[in-house]
Amino acid sequence: MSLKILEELQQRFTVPGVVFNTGEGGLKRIEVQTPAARGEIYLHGAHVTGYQPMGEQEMLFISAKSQFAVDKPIRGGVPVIFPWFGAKSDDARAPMHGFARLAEWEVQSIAPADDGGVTVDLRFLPPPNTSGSFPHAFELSYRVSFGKSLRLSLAVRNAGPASWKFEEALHSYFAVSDVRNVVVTGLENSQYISKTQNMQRQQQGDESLRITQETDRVYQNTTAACVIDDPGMGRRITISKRESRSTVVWNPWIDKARAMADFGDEEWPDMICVETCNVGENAVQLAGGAEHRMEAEIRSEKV
Ligand code: TA6
Repeated sequence: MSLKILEELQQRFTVPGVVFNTGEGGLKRIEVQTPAARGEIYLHGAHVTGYQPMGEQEMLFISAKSQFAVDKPIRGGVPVIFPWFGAKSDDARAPMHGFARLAEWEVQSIAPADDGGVTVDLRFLPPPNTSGSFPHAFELSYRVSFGKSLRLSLAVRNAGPASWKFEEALHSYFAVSDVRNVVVTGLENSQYISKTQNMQRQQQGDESLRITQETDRVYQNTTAACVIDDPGMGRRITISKRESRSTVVWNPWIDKARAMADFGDEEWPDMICVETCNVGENAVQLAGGAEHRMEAEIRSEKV
């Protein structure tokens, strides 16, 4: 069944360098190989699991312990978080970080991109079983462009008459040489909620951010681009964004890494999440019929 679907998709979307195949766990995957970059995305959660610009190293972290199952989120890459971030405040049984990353998305189009890469457009319409946890009519459109940079564009459309509020995140996991040796800039003098300090509101000074312990910071009211300086990998990753007013920085460190079944005990030095979001006080109020588009552009340069 799945093979036939893959063959049909391959016929519908015939673009040089684009292959539909079966990935981990038998999940449908699109692999992209062009002169600009290599990339991969699962239809499950529209989950980008790989991006490597030509001549550069892989930029995204994927846990070796990640599950690849229709009812589980993939650990790593770029999870698409919607319509709530973290636990759902009024329903402890609702899935962490919403349901968009657990659903199978549809491919709408695939085309060569202007920078020698490939652009993939996906769509997610609400399946019937989510009306309980989020009783609103919506449509998600997600454009992923694997080129000289990784460009991500998530559009949320309110398909009903009434206004409602949502949270969203492109929860990007970046591969680093050793999280203890990287420096994150761009968040100086910003306010954040520290999830490791009882959700206390803190103010970062004009110093850059270094990771020396479990770090889980929800920065609010910041539109700044962030930079991950990684001398160990000889590269600098820049995460620029549009229509995003929150940034989350996360590293589980030792104990949290051990507590996660789908994350290797020894993997915590290999990654850092710098997430492009609208969460907390930056949640988006969307009028009936309106659309909101959040974008991130991720690029690497040798240093
Ligand atoms: O973005 C950081 C965070 O909210 C952390 O608190 C941690 O829970 C992480 O997301 C991963 O969440 P997940 O549901 O994917 O295990």
